[in-house]
Amino acid sequence: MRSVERRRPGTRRPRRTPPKEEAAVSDRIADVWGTRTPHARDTPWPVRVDSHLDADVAEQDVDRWVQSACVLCSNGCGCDIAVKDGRMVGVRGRAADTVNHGRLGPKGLYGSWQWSRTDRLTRPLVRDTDGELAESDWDTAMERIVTRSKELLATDAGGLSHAFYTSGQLFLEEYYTLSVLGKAGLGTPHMDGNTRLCTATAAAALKESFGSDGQPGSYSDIEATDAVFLYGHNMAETQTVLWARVLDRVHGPNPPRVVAVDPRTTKVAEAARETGGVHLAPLPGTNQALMNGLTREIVHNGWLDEDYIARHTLDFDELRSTVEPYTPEHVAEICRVPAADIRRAAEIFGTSERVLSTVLQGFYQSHQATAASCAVNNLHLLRGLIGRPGCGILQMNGQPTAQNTRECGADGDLPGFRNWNNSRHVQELAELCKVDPMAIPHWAPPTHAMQIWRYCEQGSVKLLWISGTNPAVSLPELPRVREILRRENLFVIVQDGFLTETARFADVVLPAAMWGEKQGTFTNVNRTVHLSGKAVEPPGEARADLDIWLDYARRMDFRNRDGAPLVPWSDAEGAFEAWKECTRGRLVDYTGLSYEKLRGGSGIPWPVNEAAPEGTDRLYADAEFPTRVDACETYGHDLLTGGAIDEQTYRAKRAEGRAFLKAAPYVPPPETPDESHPFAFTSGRTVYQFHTRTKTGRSRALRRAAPDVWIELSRDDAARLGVREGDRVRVESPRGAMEGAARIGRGRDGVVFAPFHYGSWEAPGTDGAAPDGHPRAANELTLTEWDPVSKQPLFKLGKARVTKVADGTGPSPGPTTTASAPAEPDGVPRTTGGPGDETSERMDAAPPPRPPVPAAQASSGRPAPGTTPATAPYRED
Ligand SMILES: Nc1nc2c(c(=O)[nH]1)N[C@H]1C(S)=C(S)[C@@H](COP(=O)(O)OP(=O)(O)OC[C@H]3O[C@@H](n4cnc5c(=O)[nH]c(N)nc54)[C@H](O)[C@@H]3O)O[C@H]1N2
Ligand SMILES: Nc1nc2c(c(=O)[nH]1)N[C@H]1C(S)=C(S)[C@@H](COP(=O)(O)OP(=O)(O)OC[C@H]3O[C@@H](n4cnc5c(=O)[nH]c(N)nc54)[C@H](O)[C@@H]3O)O[C@H]1N2
Ligand code: SF4
Ligand SMILES: [Mo]
Repeated sequence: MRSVERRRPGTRRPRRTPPKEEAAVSDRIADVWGTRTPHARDTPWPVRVDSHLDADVAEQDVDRWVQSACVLCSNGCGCDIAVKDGRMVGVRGRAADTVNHGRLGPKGLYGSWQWSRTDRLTRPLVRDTDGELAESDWDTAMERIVTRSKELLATDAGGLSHAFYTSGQLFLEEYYTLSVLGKAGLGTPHMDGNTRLCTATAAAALKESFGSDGQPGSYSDIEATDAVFLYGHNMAETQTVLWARVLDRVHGPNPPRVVAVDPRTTKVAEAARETGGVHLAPLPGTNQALMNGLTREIVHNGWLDEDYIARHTLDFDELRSTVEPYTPEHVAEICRVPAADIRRAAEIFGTSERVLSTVLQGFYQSHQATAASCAVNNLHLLRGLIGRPGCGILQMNGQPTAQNTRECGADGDLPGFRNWNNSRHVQELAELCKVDPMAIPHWAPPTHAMQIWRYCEQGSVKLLWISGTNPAVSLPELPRVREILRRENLFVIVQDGFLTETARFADVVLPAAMWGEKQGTFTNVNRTVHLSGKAVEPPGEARADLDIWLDYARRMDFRNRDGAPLVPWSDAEGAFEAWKECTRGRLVDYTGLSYEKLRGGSGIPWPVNEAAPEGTDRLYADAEFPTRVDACETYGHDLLTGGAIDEQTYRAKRAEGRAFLKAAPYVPPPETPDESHPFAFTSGRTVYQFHTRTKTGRSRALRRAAPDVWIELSRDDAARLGVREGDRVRVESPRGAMEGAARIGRGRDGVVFAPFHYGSWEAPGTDGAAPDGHPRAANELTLTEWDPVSKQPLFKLGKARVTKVADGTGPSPGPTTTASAPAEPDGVPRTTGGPGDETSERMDAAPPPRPPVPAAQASSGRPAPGTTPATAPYRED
């Protein structure tokens, strides 16, 4: 094996670590990741407890602390909610939690409760005879829904007239209840989440490679790894606490190298440079070419674990021949990245003892999403880097509870990672619900969200129930979405805590209780389950989503085959107990968990059962994958066309617990820049805002930090267009336009980037415009196209033209602390917090939490066959 030069991250010096127990005060708007706590490989990640309280509340004034976890991203940081006088007044990270060891990021600190006392929905709203939304009461609103529902069920279309578009932000108990009433009660296959826009590709890639959804890796792999590859993942802004965990290795002895695959110069890309790794900045829409190039290099250089490939994988020859044409030079031409960088990245992957990979929207929301994400799985399989410390794959989630949407089948799957195409799996569900198997729709795959919206457009779906998502800002091609929501013959129900852009189109608006106002569980990226307590009463008459759906099931009088209520539980814990039964014997096994067990201490990663009573840190230590015909969640697809593989063909492959090396050639994206629209348009996030800002936009600190949209251009592109920092520019695609102040940024030429957070709730009735009237929602521009396997829309792709509208009056509002930093910092004020935004960081003497053992070791007590034992096993006590 060739060795690669290791360079200490030179340019940046770690900040002083305060002595234990000393609380430092910091501005976590300016200092996003907080104080470094550097440490060496195979040593525990130190504890640092972050907390923030309302300015007028001191820690000793807090009446009580209620255990929870943050719901502002998929990281799932354990926290306690501070309650005073019946109100939420602050949060504190949980030192004992395996996820965050006490830390919280800016959204958690400044955005988790601040919204709770603002303009919340407190009563149901019903559209009156004048067409206006008017305040109403629960009986009237629910009866309006139930009457319409019953009318539609009595037509020939039956349950097919109903569709549900839900969330990745509700609780497990809510999804499971919705899933049961939708599938076994109404018999509709039209149920999906905004998770389709988010992590459908994570699920698809895991299913295609390993047979089932379920995260193989663990966050604790960061402590043990030698190289971190981030594919289309701006972790520094989107899972800030996980990034702090990486930084603490990067600033310690024997740091891992970082490799970033992203067209923008994110903080991740900067870390790649500083650690002697590589920043690959492919043109949007070329990820699969790049992955084929990396794979070819790994194969050609013999960086392979041939024994692992032979024993635990299928289809190596097909993969090898598919990637053969992708020489570094050929790939360099397609992706416009230097061939030497491709070689170097492959060498780091091929020669590091342990590699951790993470994948997110730069891959999932782009062209050939599932193929490119499976290619990451392939690289790990080729080197046998899976199922042991430091060798994780994190096919990331984005939303805090997206994992549960998928597990519970509220997203276009069947509950418990069951295969809709396996009659025994359907039979199991029918038994659990005590209904006839034919009551559960399984004649075709469950309908994905993009198709649900198409059915609404065509008119076959006549009742659309939207919960916990704001599609009038977040779906692609907003002019089309608004037209659908306005349709006369579509009855729209919106269940939310706020009168969102979407709620304004509804026939009935149901006021929902949100985080801290209801009890339930949820599961983060690395399978860790947290219990979130009810800290305060919901405002006015707002109700938990669970209670709303239980009420609907009661009013509809859904019954099982014995004539008893179909949904027999009446509270969150009852739903959780029912869910446990649904998971018995599945990979996603919750049977060893209970609310009681989740109280105190740390969140616990599934599977939790008799074999692993304290949970499971990482999967597949025994290299036994759930690909057997009777276990798998899917029979798989052709990655290029999305064509489904049938049971016979799958059976003939005799996977028998081996993983699939799935291959696909690169094909060009459906839309590429041309003369009239010369730019590639892509969109994403800033650290300070969450999605459509219903929570973060109501936090003073976060609103100040990122108040309005900006449009990022490279320095050379801006010069060509005659655009200076802060000038107003217009970006147009064949579908629509947005305007904003230009940020002369550090991205690659030919690419224009805009955050997608900014809709129009501050300016009702303006269809995607800002209070001053300019259109500013990125999704005015995006296209209605999706990946053939995961059906995830291609938000990161499309062509656009950029024109200058007016001279600016000052710098753009793009934050200066992260990827949106200006190329020329002079004259642009730094993004900082204001008075009252101080946060406390306490270096705690408490020992760091200890992760559970991997599955195979939990059951057999020995390392998995065919894997190299770690030289220094990671211990946290
Ligand atoms: N602050 C904050 N954090 C969040 C969220 C939030 O709204 N705000 N949302 C949460 C959710 S639901 C999600 S899904 C995650 C998303 O987390 P990320 O995926 O990290 O976030 P994005 O900014 O959408 O996209 C990541 C990167 O993809 C890059 N990219 C664009 N096009 C391409 C391409 O063609 N190829 C490659 N390789 N990269 C490309 C962009 O430049 C961007 O930096 O964040 C979660 N965390
Ligand atoms: N152009 C572009 N578009 C994108 C993306 C992109 O990168 N670029 N990313 C996509 C991704 S990954 C995602 S995840 C989506 C996110 O898109 P959305 O899901 O539309 O965004 P949110 O603003 O998080 O909407 C969640 C809604 O749920 C409400 N809510 C919060 N908690 C509760 C609760 O407990 N109960 C109920 N009933 N409601 C609640 C909030 O008030 C909010 O209105 O956007 C997608 N759209
Ligand atoms: S990293 Fe995610 S889960 Fe943790 S505090 Fe930040 S937003 Fe919340
Ligand atoms: Mo997402």
